[in-house]
Parts: sequence; C-alpha cells; structure tokens
Amino acid sequence: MGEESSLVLHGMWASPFGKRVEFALKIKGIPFEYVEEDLQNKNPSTLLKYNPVYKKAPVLVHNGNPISESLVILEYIEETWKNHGPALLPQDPYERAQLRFWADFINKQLFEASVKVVMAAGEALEKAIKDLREKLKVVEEHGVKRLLGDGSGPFANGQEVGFVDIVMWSVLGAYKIHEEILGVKIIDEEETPGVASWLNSLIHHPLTKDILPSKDKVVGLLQYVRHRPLNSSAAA
Ligand SMILES: N[C@@H](CCC(=O)N[C@@H](CS)C(=O)NCC(=O)O)C(=O)O
Repeated sequence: MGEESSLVLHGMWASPFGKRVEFALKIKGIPFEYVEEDLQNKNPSTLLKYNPVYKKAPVLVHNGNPISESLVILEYIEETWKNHGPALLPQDPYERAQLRFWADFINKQLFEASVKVVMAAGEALEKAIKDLREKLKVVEEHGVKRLLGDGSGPFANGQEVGFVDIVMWSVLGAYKIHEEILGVKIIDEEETPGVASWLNSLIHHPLTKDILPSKDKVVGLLQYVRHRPLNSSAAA
C-alpha cells in the first residue's frame, strides 16, 4: 500500500499520548517504525524540527510529513487508512460528534484529575480521588449509557476498539498498578460499574499488553513523578 511507504512514530515510552497512536496503528494493522525521543534533550533534527510549535511527542511522520497532537494524529490515521482494518469512528456524523465529545472530556477532565491522583499524598490524595470519582460518575451517568448502552460489544466502538476507547485506555489503563502502588482504590466498581467494566475490557485487550510499559517501569515512573509534587504539596 502506497500510504505505508514511510511511517515513523516519534514517541516516548511513558507517554500516554504516544501510546494512543501506537494502539490506533496496531488496531488498524498498519506497520510503522518507532523512534524513541529524549524529552530531556530534544533532538533538533527530529522532534524540534517536526513539532516546532509545541516541541512535544508524539509526532507521526508519514512520507516525510509530520503530524502533531495525539487526537489530530488519530483522526489522520482514520482518514488516511479508512478501509484498512476496523474503523475507529462511526459513519454517522452525529455519532461521530458524540464520540469526539467524550474523547475530549476524557482527554481533558479525566486526564487532569488522574494526574492529580498519581501526584498527591495524604489528604490531597483523598481529595484528588474524590474529584476523579465525581468525574467518573459523570462518565458513568451520561457517557457509558451513550457510548456502550446499545450492548453491541464491550467497547464504545462495539466489538472493536475505537477512537474514544483508545483515549480512555491511555488515560486510565494503568489504574490498577496505580492503585497497588498508592495503596488506594481509584475506581469504585459499585459506584461506576459501567466505567469499571469498560476499563477492564480495555486492559484485557490483547494488543494493549504489548504497548503498556512493564509494571517495573510504571512503578519507577510513578516514583519519579511523585518526587517533586509530593514535596511541594507537603509545603502547600
Ligand atoms: N496535547 C499533546 C500532549 C503531548 C505531551 O504532553 N507530550 C509530552 C510527553 S507525555 C511531552 O512531549 N513533553 C515534553 C515537554 O513538555 O517538554 C498530545 O495530545 O499529543
């Protein structure tokens, strides 16, 4: 296939945004080359050249053309390889709009709330979990019914993982490891059963196993990111 002649994903192993792109390409069965970027020492001939505006990973470079911002990249993948592998978005414009709405909510609201959880300790952690659960209740009440309510499969895209499923997995796919390390319950199965079952299906998807970093790496990363915020939240 002509479009596949050169496809390179520039990512960083711990980046949930890069993992989204990896997951989407694997679901659609599109071969790609992966280049690990050093975000502490950004490469002028790759990352800085391809994404001079935000200087962030991921960047997907297709036949020499760079595309930045993970959600933009997902849409690009879907449009470019429309008939290759499963569709990530439905045909109907209203359905598409609904999925984009929830992908945006999860990307902004749930992501921000879940970052606060992994960085907090003590009372701040309790508050962060409460806030995240409030947002998960919104997804349970308004989103899950809309996204998974037709009973066509375990995912918002039915039997196949799609756009909003990928975003949900990238934000909360490691929550069980986080629960173990933080020693707290993040997702309450009784309070948000639909969210819990959706995440469980995503976590057990065979493709996610190859994409998620090992538990040891997630643990190391968590300890690293908690170091500074822990000190600053203690001082606050
Ligand atoms: N909105 C961007 C976020 C990308 C992002 O924040 N990437 C991080 C890695 S997780 C990064 O490159 N950080 C480097 C920096 O901020 O200097 C997307 O969706 O792609």
